[in-house]
Amino acid sequence: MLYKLIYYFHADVSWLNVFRYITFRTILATLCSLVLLFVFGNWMIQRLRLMQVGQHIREDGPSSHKGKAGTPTMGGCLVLPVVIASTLLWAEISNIYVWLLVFVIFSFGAIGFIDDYLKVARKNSKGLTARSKFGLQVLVGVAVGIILHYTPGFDSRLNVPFLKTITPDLGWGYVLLAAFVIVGASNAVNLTDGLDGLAMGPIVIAFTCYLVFSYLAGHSRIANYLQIPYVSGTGEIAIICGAVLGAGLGFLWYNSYPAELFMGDVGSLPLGAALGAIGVMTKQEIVLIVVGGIFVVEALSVIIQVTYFRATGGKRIFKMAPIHHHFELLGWPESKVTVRFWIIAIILALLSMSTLKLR
Ligand code: 57M
Repeated sequence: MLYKLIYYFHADVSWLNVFRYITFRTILATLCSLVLLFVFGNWMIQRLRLMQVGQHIREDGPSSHKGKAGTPTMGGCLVLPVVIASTLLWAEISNIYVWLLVFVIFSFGAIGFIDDYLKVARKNSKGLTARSKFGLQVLVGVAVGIILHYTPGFDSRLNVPFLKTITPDLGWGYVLLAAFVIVGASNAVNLTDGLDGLAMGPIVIAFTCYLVFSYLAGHSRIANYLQIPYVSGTGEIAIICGAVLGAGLGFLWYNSYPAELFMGDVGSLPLGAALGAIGVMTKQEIVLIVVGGIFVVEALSVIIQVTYFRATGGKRIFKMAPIHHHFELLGWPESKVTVRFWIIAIILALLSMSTLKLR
């Protein structure tokens, strides 16, 4: 919005032409988010403390987590408005992908908010039931898939990294794939969010990767040169990725060990869902398995542990799932687990970038 207003005067003031460029507006969105997060960060933490929006800690968790009781949670209530504000200020607001992503962030944020609110406001409440949470997520995921199916210029072919000639057309099956990726990413990020900085670090890294992917996918000449799918209009997604990058770095300032603020489901569910949706929109959904490898491994550790636990009547493969708890119980200090997971996330991001050239 602001960009449109400024750009309006470019005929009189020639240097305002620079606002036309996605790269420039991405940098502005990143800085804007970062500044907003710092301006409102401490205020938010004080408000949450005053309102007694503190984290309840499960009895069966690692004992080191007992000291975290009462840490202000629902930090997503700050991150999401900052991301949406920066996006609407600097992105092209007539772009369908921008609005779809705002819709994903808003609706998954609402699901997370209700879940957190019930847990905080009602003593002993476990929030939304798993079934209703999952049902709502699938509903939004399918809706996004259907809208994409009818979006001009968006096709239902699957892009397989390294195999440029294999592009199976999934037809309506693409709607199911989109829903699966969005809901899966949302829950995987949520499961990862169990140590200080553990989820936001890889979120920042993954969104930086997709900042590059979306810029390239939306640029016909570069996309053709790299032989990646060209999806007209997806360049504007880079601005949203920049907004998440800035807000994410600002949030990490407060969420790094020892955390002064947790993001809550209101933060983890929408950021994960947005990552999945961006993977689908840029036609880089398979690469998401590598970019978001940390989230995939965390989710797999839960699936394996729960399946084995049920099949054997109570035996475990990991000391505790999700897998970050396993390493904690092996005696690794919390911040060591977090930083090592960040290192792995950076390596995976670099690997995923290599798929751009190796096709
Ligand atoms: C939510 N939430 C954190 C915070 C954060 C099926 C089952 C495996 C599900 C899983 C689960 O519920 N996971 C999703 C994980 C919680 O953090 C809050 O939740 C938000 C994210 N949704 O923003 O508001 C706790 O995580 C810690 N934390 C930090 N720093 C942060 O920056 O230290 C979070 C953010 C916080 C804080 O302690 O209270 C969570 O872990 O609950 N369940 C589990 O993860 C549980 N696993 C389990 O039961 N495993 C079993 C198998 C058989 C299912 C097993 O392996 O034996 C564990 N969770 C906890 N304790 N807390 C087990 C023990």
